[in-house]
Amino acid sequence: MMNMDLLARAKEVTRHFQIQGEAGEICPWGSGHINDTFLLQAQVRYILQRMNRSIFAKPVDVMENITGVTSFLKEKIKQAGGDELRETLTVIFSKDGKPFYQDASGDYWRMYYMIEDAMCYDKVETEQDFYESAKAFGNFGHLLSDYPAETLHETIPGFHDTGARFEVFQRAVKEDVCGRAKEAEEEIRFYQERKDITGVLGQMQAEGKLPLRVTHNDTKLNNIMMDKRTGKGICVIDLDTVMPGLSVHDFGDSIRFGASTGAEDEQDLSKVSLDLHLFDLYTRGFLEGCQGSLRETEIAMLPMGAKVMTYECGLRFLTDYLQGDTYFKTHRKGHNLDRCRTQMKLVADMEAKWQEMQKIVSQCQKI
Ligand code: ADP
Ligand code: GN1
Ligand code: MG
Repeated sequence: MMNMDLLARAKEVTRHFQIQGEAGEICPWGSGHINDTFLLQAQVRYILQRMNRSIFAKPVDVMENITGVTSFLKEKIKQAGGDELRETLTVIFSKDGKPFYQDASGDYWRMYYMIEDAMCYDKVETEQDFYESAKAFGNFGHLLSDYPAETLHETIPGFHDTGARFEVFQRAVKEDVCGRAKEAEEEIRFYQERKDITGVLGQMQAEGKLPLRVTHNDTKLNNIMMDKRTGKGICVIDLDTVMPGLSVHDFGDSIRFGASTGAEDEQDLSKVSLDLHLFDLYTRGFLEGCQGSLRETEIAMLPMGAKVMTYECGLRFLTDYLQGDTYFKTHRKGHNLDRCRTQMKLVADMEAKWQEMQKIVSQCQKI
């Protein structure tokens, strides 16, 4: 639940941005786990966000990345004859000319145009949507393939360093600050038994087999807007974690979220499994969107990307549960533990379907 005080503060903050017309109604919006998001009605509609201060230690760097990446994308969109106001985010500047506003309590707020006539899904409703989202995420990486990566700040250091995440998890188990480890013995064991997986992609990167690219790093389905009229993935949003990373991470995170037959926080685990048909569709769409920019090894490692990202995300949910739910927004008791369990179920299902996943990818590679 959003507290009223925060809503009142959001309303107050709007007058510091260069908006068109008078600020009108404002309400909480979306279902992200990280920032506080509001929809503002003025002459046009805006998205206002209070950036998560404990997660993004350097919000100015985050906004520098986002203004850099969106300006770059706008040029490419214009060259292709597209609509630069709809096909990427537009940062609305504050009245003192900054891409954010810092309030008296030290919180950072930012504003974008709302992407209109578009939908954002928390689960796959039609196969076509999922396929289109894959193309759009693939294309996002492709469009950024010549972005000057060295100018990007690492907004969350080691974001997909699964090995480092494992170490944090082990510490959380040991410290057990909330006394919850005894309720999660099976879950803890599951992650510990699979420790080997944590080093696989990092090792390949170190050996030069997987190149560092500019990636999104948080490619779940509700981080893309789908055009209501054309059904295409029109705009990739949530650019907080655009950083140098691995293409297989971007692929994998979408699979973890979208190719599951159940919601990320489903409590009935019998509903959770990897849908191989959706896996196949996403693989085709993603490769199409990448337009030949992936190396053979990257393509061969797509199933591993899916497994590692599912493992890592579940590990993060479990760590947060053990640490007292301080990172992800939770809406019920045990929410993070429920989320961790769905990811475990998916990892186990991927292990069972490993050969089929590999076969699908190698067939797509031939197309
Ligand atoms: P979080 O990091 O908390 O996930 P997001 O930036 O993803 O924050 O925003 C949360 C939700 O708000 C999105 O899933 C989407 O529904 C909505 N949203 C964010 N930006 C826009 C936008 N520019 N236009 C329309 N909807 C948006
Ligand atoms: C968070 O911001 P949001 O809700 O799109 C998280 C992702 C996780 C995801 C799990 C910055 O994504 O890494 O995969 O939750 N984002 C951050 O649903 O930590
Ligand atoms: Mg999001």
